[in-house]
Amino acid sequence: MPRFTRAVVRPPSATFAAGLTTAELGAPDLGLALAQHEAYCRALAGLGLELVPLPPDPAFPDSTFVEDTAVVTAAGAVITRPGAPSRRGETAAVAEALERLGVETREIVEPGTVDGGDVCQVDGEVLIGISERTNLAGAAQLATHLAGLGLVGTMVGIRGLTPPLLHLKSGLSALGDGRVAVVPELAGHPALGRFEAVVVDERERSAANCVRVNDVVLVAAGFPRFAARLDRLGYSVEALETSEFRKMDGGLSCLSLRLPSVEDRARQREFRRDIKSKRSDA
Ligand code: CIR
Repeated sequence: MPRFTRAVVRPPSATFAAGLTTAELGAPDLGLALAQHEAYCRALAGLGLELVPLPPDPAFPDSTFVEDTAVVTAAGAVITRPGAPSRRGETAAVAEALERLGVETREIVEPGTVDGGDVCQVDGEVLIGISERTNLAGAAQLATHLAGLGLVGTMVGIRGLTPPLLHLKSGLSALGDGRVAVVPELAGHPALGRFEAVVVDERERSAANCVRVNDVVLVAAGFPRFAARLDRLGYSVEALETSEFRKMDGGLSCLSLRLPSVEDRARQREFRRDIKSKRSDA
């Protein structure tokens, strides 16, 4: 796993409750959402990440879910074109912030759509979910950008699952060490064959959206079976409340864009240079 040293975050704005949702869990409480967001930021800071906060933007109720606006790798970032038209304007501020941080960016263009929540980087491979938000054209563009960055993208179809998954990462997370956490219906997916699957209990489906940050796995609070399982596997686990974000179909991973360390970025640049020179020798 890369070491993360910075994270772009964006607190929910006054219009948070007007965002997209299918969850039927009731309206979120903004005060509580802000407190949960603060606790999330404190957890990232406690793991050594410098926070890069963007100002809340009431014009975009879903803009706290920054993960959907970009795919950040050690070699550079791809600014997405979110599948939901109401979210397309969220990317400009994130692209600007990444460029200010010295991250090289490229972008997904029409007719492609990609939500960052559909993109899972796991042990050197990038899994790209084809969902109701990420279409084939977007996934193909992303795979081409990734190839230019020296990375391999693999498509994972998740349309039409029962119960449905909004994003690939709603049901799958990279744990590192060759392992992924998955909801039961993704357990036998052919694209995941090379990973050891830690299958979450049917009663704890939302636990599959967790985030490995450096030496710790951040998990949503309230899923004791999953937390105990990770503990038995030897992971350090930190549980965070996410109730208000779940009401808006969000989870832990979508609340930040995590940036790999300068060393990871240098390693990846060197790897890319190597690939290029091998290609030109061939
Ligand atoms: C949406 O429907 O786009 C937002 N309400 C939730 C996005 C959650 N993002 C994620 O899981 N990566």
